[in-house]
Amino acid sequence: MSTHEQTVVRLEEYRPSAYCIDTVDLDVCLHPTSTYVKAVLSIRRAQGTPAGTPLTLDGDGLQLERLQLDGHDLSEDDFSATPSALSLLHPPFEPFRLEIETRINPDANSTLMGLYRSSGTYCTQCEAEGFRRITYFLDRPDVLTVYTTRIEAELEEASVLLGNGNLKESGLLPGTGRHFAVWHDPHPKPAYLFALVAGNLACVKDSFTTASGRNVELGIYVEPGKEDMCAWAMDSLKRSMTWDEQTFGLEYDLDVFNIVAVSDFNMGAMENKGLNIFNDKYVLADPETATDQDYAHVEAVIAHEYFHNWTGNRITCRDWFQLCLKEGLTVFRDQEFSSDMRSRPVKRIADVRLLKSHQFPEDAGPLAHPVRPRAYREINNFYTATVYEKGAEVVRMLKTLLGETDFRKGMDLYIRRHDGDAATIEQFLDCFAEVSGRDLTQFSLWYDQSGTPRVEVNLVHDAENGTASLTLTQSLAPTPGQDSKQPMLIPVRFGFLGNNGEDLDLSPRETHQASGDVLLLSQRSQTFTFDGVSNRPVLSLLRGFSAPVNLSASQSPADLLFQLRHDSDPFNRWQAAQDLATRELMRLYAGLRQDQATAVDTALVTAFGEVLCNTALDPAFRAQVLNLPGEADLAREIGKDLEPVAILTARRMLRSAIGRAHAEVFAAEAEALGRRSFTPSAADAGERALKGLCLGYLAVSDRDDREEIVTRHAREADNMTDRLAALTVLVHEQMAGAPDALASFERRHGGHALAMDKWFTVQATNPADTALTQIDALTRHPAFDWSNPNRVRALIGAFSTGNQSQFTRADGAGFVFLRDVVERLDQRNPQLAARLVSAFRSWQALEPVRAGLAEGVLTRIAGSAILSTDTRDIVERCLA
Ligand code: B3K
Ligand code: ZN
Repeated sequence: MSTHEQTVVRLEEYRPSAYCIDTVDLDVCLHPTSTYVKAVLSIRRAQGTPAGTPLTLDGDGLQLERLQLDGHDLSEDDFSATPSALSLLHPPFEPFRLEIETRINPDANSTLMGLYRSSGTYCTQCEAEGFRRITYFLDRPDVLTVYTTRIEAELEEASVLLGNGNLKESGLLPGTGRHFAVWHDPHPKPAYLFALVAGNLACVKDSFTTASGRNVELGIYVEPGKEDMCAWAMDSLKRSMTWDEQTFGLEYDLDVFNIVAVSDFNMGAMENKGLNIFNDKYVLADPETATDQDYAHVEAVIAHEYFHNWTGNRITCRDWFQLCLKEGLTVFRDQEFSSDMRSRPVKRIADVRLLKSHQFPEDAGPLAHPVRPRAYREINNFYTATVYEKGAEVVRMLKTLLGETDFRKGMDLYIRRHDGDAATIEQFLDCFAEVSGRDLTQFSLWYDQSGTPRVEVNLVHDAENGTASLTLTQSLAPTPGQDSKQPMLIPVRFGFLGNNGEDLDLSPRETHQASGDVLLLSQRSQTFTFDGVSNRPVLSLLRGFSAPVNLSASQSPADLLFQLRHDSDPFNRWQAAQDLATRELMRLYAGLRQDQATAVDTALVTAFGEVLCNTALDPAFRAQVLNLPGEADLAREIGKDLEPVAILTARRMLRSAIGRAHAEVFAAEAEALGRRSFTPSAADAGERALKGLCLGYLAVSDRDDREEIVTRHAREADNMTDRLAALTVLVHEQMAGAPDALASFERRHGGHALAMDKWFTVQATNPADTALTQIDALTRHPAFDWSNPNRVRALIGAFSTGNQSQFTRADGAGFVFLRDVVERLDQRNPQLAARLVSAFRSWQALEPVRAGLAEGVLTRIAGSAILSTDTRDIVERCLA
């Protein structure tokens, strides 16, 4: 065993806990550097545990101050305590009470796990294994406990004291300047859902009456002065509560629901019972500092955390391998919520864009893992696009297969049967199998096999016999740890378009191989025969992106153009435009790689013009169609020997051809769209999205006044969406007005950290050769802060994931820059460092020189003597 070898946790090694903790009474006396924690645990042997079985509680960096069992001190022979474990060597046969006193230092906690301070506010983050940094405990999701938390603090330092559940008592301690609050959460929960907050915070209050008439007090806590930025979050919360009642019959179950926004947070937000803690980025919003995308994210994340109250909290996970049980399902639920609040097709397109640009590359590289992994070294590295986004796709497929009614019945049964449980994927699937009478064994492979299946399509039309035979063939390439794969059950929603673009009513002869308009592809290769097809139809396959697969269809450009114009499925209209653009971009890319001049195809340019002018289409939808596949999308399609500069150039060539051909329309639309005063509605946001897109095309056209127009838009914008769109165009197209616009943005928003994050990101994603030098200088800007994850992600994360051509520079400087950052952050905040280093995940697809440089940098990081488990896990998997 090398010195670096880490413990691997395996699904097959799961055993139920030998002990239960029924209640815990926590007493937390807050102090910035010396917080005292007393935990009183009522413990009993689980059924079947032999008498005398030792009990080991988890700890992480803890120091034990005092220990008593049933009111008595323990002798040295009866226990052992280290920073990472507290063991009782001879626990009593009967239930007993364990009192544990520890002392912790919130100010020294830079990992943002456990108890820490963010801008003076005490807060916690316990998922996945942070509670063990507060006290010794059975820190595993299948140990469910009723918590009572007493919090005490200096009144001056923290006027607000919040815990899980309902407030029982609060007051001042006479003559001390200290005050306290006691919170009780009646719902048994795992330790990862524990939270407390204490600080000088302002509160925005509201209330909600549930369907059964229960009154719930709602509170959003923010830094004083930010109260005006909470209206959208509060509105989103109330709409989420109503939606969950109406859509799934799920009501809230406590008297209070509190949300706290903090500025130092490793991820988006956390669903602690009754006390959600949020990255302030997903709470605060006003037109001056937040974009339409920010508004949409706030709405989605508020909903996501709220929905966890049932899918995650009332029913939690048996072990961390089941993470997708709560995350995939809850992402599915928040996607559905946003679809109902906004345009369903536009939301679907946005979700698929995200899936393909984040999850597909993960599934195609060395970090690929199943939706339900079977082994991990660091669980925090498995909060991935695969678990979340592909996990949501799997739930969506389940709904597609079962239909609306049976899906809802399955959800109802799952909630009824498993309320209060720590459950598994098998138990979840069993509910759907039971209500629908279907065997979901093959379907369950979606949880176990990593990689993105490929589906080859072959359509043969026989005009003489009036038949169409559609052959679908699935394959799944080997992925880390999985050499041979089984065929999956793939729901393929389909349609056929007739000569005038109308939907033809066709079903396959093999009726058992379809369910309505969904073909059930379950074998490696299957042929579906359609009768009554006299004229050659145009096939519309995988409508709504009914399965997370790569489709290899050899449709002619003419058929794709036909689909773009006529498909009744909006998703496939968008997909047809993407396919056309992807093919064209790949052709341009190939020309660039071979030093051959290639002219841009005019048919595509014309088709884009048609979409632009088609006012029958929703502006948000037009914006999605006109938005070319991203650099990451192309990289994924090309797959190997990548030269990112050529990808960037190919995209610019096509954008410029479209911009030049329709310059007049782009200019006119940029003036006409989005002129109403700001509302965050989906309709208004759609207009602004199209306006921003028009400015982008205009900037690469040949109109003489293009710089002037974009500069004016940047100057006159009265909301962040428009201002940022214009600024991005100025900077990324290296226009003369860029420096002034950046300076003016900085003057305007210098005091607002979240707005300045956008300013960092615009510069970090600038494809110019000077970008890296600028980024390095920006790390010394007064608004930048290495200890704040939002700042680091806005500058460094945006560079390594959103500026492919500069990150992968052929001189290796981009990789070396990231290595230095990772080495600098690793000990301070391992989760953040590990996240950043995963930007290397597709290094093997690069051309040999760049791949060699990336490998060198990864090898050097792996060789560091001191490296966190988090970073080491990612680096070693990248290199494996
Ligand atoms: N459950 C949290 C994520 C916790 C991440 C721990 N490393 C947020 C969410 O998915 O809702
Ligand atoms: Zn979640």
